[in-house]
Amino acid sequence: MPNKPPLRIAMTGYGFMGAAHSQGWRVAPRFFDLPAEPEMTLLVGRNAEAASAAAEKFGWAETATDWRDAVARDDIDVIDIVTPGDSHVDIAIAALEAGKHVLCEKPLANSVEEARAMADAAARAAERGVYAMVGFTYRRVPAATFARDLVASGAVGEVRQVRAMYLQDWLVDPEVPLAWRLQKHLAGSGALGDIGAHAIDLAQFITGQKLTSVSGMLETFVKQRPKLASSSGLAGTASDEMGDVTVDDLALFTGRFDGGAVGSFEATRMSTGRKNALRIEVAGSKGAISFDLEDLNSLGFYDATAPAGRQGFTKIMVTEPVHPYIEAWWPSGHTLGYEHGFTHQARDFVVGVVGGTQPTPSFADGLQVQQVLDAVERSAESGSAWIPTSESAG
Ligand code: 4PW
Repeated sequence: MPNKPPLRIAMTGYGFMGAAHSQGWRVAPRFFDLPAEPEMTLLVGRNAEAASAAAEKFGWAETATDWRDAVARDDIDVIDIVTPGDSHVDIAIAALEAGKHVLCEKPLANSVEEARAMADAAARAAERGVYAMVGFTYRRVPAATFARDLVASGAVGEVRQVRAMYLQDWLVDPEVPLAWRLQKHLAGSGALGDIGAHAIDLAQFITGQKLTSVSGMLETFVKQRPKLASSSGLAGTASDEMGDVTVDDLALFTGRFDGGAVGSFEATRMSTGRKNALRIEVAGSKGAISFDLEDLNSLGFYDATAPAGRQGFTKIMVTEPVHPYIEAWWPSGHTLGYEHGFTHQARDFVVGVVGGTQPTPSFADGLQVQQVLDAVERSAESGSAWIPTSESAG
């Protein structure tokens, strides 16, 4: 694009989320009038050959094998972190202290302590005009933001109950190998952090309320899986050797919100038949909304104030110019959540960091979700006792 300053990006990692982020950086400038031109300058991966192949496939100009090289380069403005959670804290803090803006995949970290260190570094960096954002992309599916706007407008009245779930089934087959998402020292947790974090963030985003205490349980159904021979996408190819699964397959928990609502949450990657079913239902005193990522171009809305005999869950098609983000809507399949989410995320990140305003969700938002995840784990360890989500709650 002519006369636009570049925003030179280095992405660390190149797996399943690396593909999605690459799509976002590549497409955003073609659908939005951005204040700077994202340039896919550098892809970082420890395996030089695999990183080069990924850079070729996704459209990155150069490759490196050490993220420290990206952080040290003066011709890099942004570090985009899509590596497993165990690496987030070191990369993000080094990047922020080197004056690089940071986009980091969710969950923010593998512990509250790491998340707090990242949030503190981001707060210091923001004072220097350097910003950080965590990738809860589903906020930017138009129907999700529209749901948030409806609730904020009072359309459902007092929010009483939230029903949130994120159901996938790519781990039902016990032969799916032991990828990093199944190993606690790399991922921090299993379904709870990988996809439960999305359900927590989206439930809080749509209701405008934060979880203050939770009671939960965790379960691992498949205790051992074949070790990974080579990784690709979410899983990869299996070897002949077996290894222990060290994370949860299923997280179930209830929660209390600071605005008085009560919620039930479910996160599992073994819900047979559910492919990417992130669902949020909000029941209020005057109505209800129902969001389903597997039917993402619409939003269910129930108006309890409608005349008797004319009440019912209507299916609002969230595809019109009056709806959020639709200025760049384009026909797409059920993966719109991916394309929209990452393209809109890239747009909002660029607008924020170039315009000098904190893009959301911030690392402080990521820390708050990490506290919820930690509280669920502590509750599960204690036999499902109610646990406050704030660290300081003691
Ligand atoms: O990391 C997660 C993946 O396991 C993603 O955030 C969402 O869930 C989309 O794919 C899976």
